[in-house]
Amino acid sequence: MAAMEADECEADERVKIICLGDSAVGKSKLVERFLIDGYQPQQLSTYALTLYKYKATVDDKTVLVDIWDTAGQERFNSMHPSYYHKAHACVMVFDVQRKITYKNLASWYKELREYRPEIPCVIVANKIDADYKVTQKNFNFAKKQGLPFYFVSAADGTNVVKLFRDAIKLAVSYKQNSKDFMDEVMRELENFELESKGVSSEEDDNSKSK
Ligand SMILES: Nc1nc2c(ncn2[C@@H]2O[C@H](COP(=O)(O)OP(=O)(O)O)[C@@H](O)[C@H]2O)c(=O)[nH]1
Ligand SMILES: [Mg+2]
Repeated sequence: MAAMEADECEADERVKIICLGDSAVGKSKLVERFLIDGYQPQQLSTYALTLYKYKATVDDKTVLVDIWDTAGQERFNSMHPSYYHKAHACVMVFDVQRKITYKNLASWYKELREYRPEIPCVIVANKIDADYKVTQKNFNFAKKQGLPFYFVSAADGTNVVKLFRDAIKLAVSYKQNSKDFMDEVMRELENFELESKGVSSEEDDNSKSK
């Protein structure tokens, strides 16, 4: 995967991924961490959002990924319908240090489903670097909804690359009308949990800088 140039027409596929979650949970930090090697945020202030473009390779195909990040509107606990429009996957984030941001997942999820009843959504527990013991805790929202769940840290990079790679693949497989990859991710994460109760960051060692 590489940073994107101005060759959009060469892409085989194009997907839109949206970030959701309360203010200050680390949404922007996560996207920036993922795109650390060359992202070009485009501030679209009229729409209160930041758009990041990224070129990924999925199954030998070039995929243009538009990552949409909120820019303040999430403070009102709701996003404009255009934010959801034609999204192919959602990265929903909470802060393990602030319980209220976990509780609010329910209302974010409800709003997401009003606009996009079917798209893949992953649940992200951010800021585990603040206290790694939180990875022993149960956050059952994802399990209850049947969604993939990731313990991550935008600060030290743990699981960030894995999370976005999975989200991109989920978006592509959704766009191509396939549920296969969702099953694969769920199976893989189940085993992942069994094998290593706790945090594993082997997938994204290369993104660690601290
Ligand atoms: N300790 C810690 N702080 C983080 C992490 N991610 C974000 N932050 C901090 O949380 C605050 C909000 O981050 P930001 O990305 O702006 O949140 P957003 O409002 O959801 O986009 C900032 O001060 C970040 O430095 C993390 O993984 N660990
Ligand atoms: Mg932000």
